[in-house]
Amino acid sequence: MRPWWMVSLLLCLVAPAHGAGPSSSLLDHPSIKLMLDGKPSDTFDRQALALMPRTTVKAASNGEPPSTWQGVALEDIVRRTCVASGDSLSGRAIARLVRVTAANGYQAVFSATELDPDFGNVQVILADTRDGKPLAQDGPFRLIVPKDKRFDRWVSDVTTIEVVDASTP
Ligand SMILES: Nc1nc2c(c(=O)[nH]1)N[C@H]1C(S)=C(S)[C@@H](COP(=O)(O)O)O[C@H]1N2
Ligand SMILES: [Mo]
Repeated sequence: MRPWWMVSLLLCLVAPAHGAGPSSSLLDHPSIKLMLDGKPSDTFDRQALALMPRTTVKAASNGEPPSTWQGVALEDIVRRTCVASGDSLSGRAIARLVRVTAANGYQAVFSATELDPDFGNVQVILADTRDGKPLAQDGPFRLIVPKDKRFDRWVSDVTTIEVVDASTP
């Protein structure tokens, strides 16, 4: 039998590395939590994203040569959660925000109308591959916002997507 200290050493070695967020651990299963008006409504893992309509875009991250990013339109994920198919956003739904949070707490927001094809139609992709491979330290899931002039909303290591009603009475 192995001495207890060898067992604890082994456990330390398989435990998540320092600084790695929960989504980057070797032991767990990376997934994105979807929240609607403060309540959990769905989760998406790599497999779920693979089954959705896929989009490919060539875009350069901050000071890098262009990469080919593939993933799912953020709009598709949001729509699946809270918009009946075929419907246009109207009424209070046009006061919604989409808040995207990373493992390190970094956050960015989009307006629901900015993403909607009947309004701003801005392309935002939740990417899970870069040049045909899973993302590296910026993954497993990252937002790509090709038309933004700056890269602040290219949120790395996305863990949560929230649809928030930002209307006031
Ligand atoms: N999770 C997370 N994502 C982030 C940031 C961050 O601090 N944390 N910084 C943003 C900013 S300000 C920039 S410029 C780009 C940098 O992208 P790069 O790592 O590909 O250069 O990532 C964006 N995504
Ligand atoms: Mo930045």
